[in-house]
Amino acid sequence: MPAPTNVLERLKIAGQEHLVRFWDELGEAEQAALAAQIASIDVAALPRLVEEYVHRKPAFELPRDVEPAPYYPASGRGWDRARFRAAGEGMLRAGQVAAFTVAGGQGSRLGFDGPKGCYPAGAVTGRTLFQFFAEGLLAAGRKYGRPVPWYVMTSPQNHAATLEYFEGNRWLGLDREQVMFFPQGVMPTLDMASGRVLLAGKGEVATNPDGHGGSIRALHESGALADMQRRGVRQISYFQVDNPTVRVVDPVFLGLHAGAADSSGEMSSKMVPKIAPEERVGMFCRAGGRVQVIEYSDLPMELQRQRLADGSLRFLAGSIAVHAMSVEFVRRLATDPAFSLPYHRADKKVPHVDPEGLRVDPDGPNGVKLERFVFDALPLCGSSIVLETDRVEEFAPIKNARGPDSPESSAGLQTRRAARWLLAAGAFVPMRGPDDPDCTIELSPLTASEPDDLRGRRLAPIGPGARVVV
Ligand code: UD2
Repeated sequence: MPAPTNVLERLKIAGQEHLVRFWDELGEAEQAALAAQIASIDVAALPRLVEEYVHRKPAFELPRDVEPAPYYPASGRGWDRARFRAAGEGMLRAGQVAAFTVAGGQGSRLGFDGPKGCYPAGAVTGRTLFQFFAEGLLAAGRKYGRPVPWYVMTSPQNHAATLEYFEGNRWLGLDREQVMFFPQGVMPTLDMASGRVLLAGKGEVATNPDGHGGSIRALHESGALADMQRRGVRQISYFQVDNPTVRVVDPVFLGLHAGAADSSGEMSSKMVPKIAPEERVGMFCRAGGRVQVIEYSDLPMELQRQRLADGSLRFLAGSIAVHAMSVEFVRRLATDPAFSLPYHRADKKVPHVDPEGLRVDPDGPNGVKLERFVFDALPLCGSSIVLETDRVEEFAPIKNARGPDSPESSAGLQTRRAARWLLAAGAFVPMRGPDDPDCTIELSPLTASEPDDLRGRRLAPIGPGARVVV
């Protein structure tokens, strides 16, 4: 039996009829699964995407008037931190804030087999990334007297495993009703040479998660936004799954985002000063009066090297991928039929089945993955603000198996942060030099989510070289 005519016709128009090449060899259930997978793909959009992103690589056009985005300095100079903090705390007490983690990525660089949130990130006990976030939310719930609802975006590849982890670990101490999961969308993975969709198996289309930018539509389509509205949530605290020291809900940032005169309260961001021009992070820039993130690969190196009179980098503001977004902003975008974020192309090694039905495990990149980035929504805001923060305080990501942004560098940053907080609270911490503790410390967010939480606590002295959990 050939493939059903309606499926075949749709594929033919888009030049993708090879997807049913092995139809006759599939069992009934496999045929049904393949037909369903094909039905979920916007096949009609493929010819344009292939032309634009596979046959041609879209060139990035640097806006002529590009300049660094202004930001609120971490020092608090020129703005009233206490006032915005009080406003953010009010939002948390009123139950108007939800946390949102994008956890759909494939985490291939780390080489960890499983949802990245289950990675043992704690410097001493290997507390998982999800556990850090759950404890941060529990602590916020206790402090502000209202549980903070938590939405976790998974991907079809890791959804079941993520749920299993939470179920197996009693929802990490949270109330079951407090945590919601939904899978993001996927895109078909394309063959770099021909633009044809790759087959992962004879009855399976190769797909990749559609990028964290897919979260805008997924929040709406999954019912998460409606759920937020039912709960009275107005603002979303957005963060990535890879950073154990993230402030899951930061009252200062939320208050500033919702209340600053130059913020439309739609989407705001946190930044850390780049360490060096070569550091590979997106940078907050402004063009045409709008804030946007420009990837390090797109901003010319001579601009990234420019320095101000005081020696600091002119394009200083590196994105740590922490945002605040209003429910209303996400709803407006997601329900606008004309809304679309641009795609970004990544060339990857993609195992697949060739036209003869043989498995191919390529040595070099052969596939094109198309992804959307959430920060491309920034220019769609009325006005968007950026808040500076300190790297040691809030950014210890785990992305690579070793080197920068690795478990080791993260453990070092976790320790430095804990040492600063403990020293400020009067505890004894052995130091090799300033900001250089001679020990390893894992700090539970339940003990402290910010330095003040340690005030007045009895803190045991730490011995040189010790590994401790506080
Ligand atoms: C991101 C930023 C980079 C910098 C850095 C800070 C991009 C393209 N770059 O780099 O500028 O801010 O973070 O840490 O974002 N994810 C999904 N679904 C997807 C793809 C990703 O949920 O389809 C999640 C993923 O689980 C992770 C986050 O998005 O939590 C970041 O993904 P990444 O590893 O692609 O981005 P990265 O770390 O290279």
